[in-house]
Amino acid sequence: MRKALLIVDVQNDFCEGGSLAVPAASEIIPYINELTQNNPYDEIILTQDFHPANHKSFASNNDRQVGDNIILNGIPQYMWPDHCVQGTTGAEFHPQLDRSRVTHIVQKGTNTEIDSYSAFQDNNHFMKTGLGDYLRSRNIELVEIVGLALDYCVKYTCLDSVREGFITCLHFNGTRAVNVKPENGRDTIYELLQNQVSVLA
Ligand code: VGL
Ligand code: ZN
Repeated sequence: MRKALLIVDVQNDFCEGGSLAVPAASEIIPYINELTQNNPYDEIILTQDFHPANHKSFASNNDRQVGDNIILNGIPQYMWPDHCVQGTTGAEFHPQLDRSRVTHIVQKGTNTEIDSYSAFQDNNHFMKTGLGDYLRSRNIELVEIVGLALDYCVKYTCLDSVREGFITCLHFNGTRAVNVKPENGRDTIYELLQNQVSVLA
């Protein structure tokens, strides 16, 4: 069976010291490096949250506070701090991530008007990123997922991977949640299990 490893948003802004830091994020990097170094994946794919500076998911671009919710083009949008702005260090991949075996990179969140948590499509289900077609063109059947953040981009990427027809597994030790309270991402794990995502521990 041909398999891909999908490494979601392991970027400086989501790691310790970044503008949208996920607690203990960098702990997953040695785990991910070990996976890529010791498994014969047919594809190793990085996703990169890659926003223009005027992106509408930023509180600063809507005269809002971080943590507010607004309606953006008809759907709810959480107000984030500025993060992963194109051309900044925060948008770059974490320097400790071993990228030597990476075969493909998917950028998302590039349209100012709409956020994109999933690596497959935007939150309005309006535009596909092309990742599903890319994986099918490489005859990938199984997708293993790691990265940040479990409760946002990893979750929606896992759910869409199932919808796109791939056997989908999440590595529990290769992800961390941005909201560690109240349940440290456990509700997300249950939701994934209910939706045909296997969780490897
Ligand atoms: C993410 C919030 C905003 C993520 C991206 O990668 O989980 N979260 N943009
Ligand atoms: Zn973002």
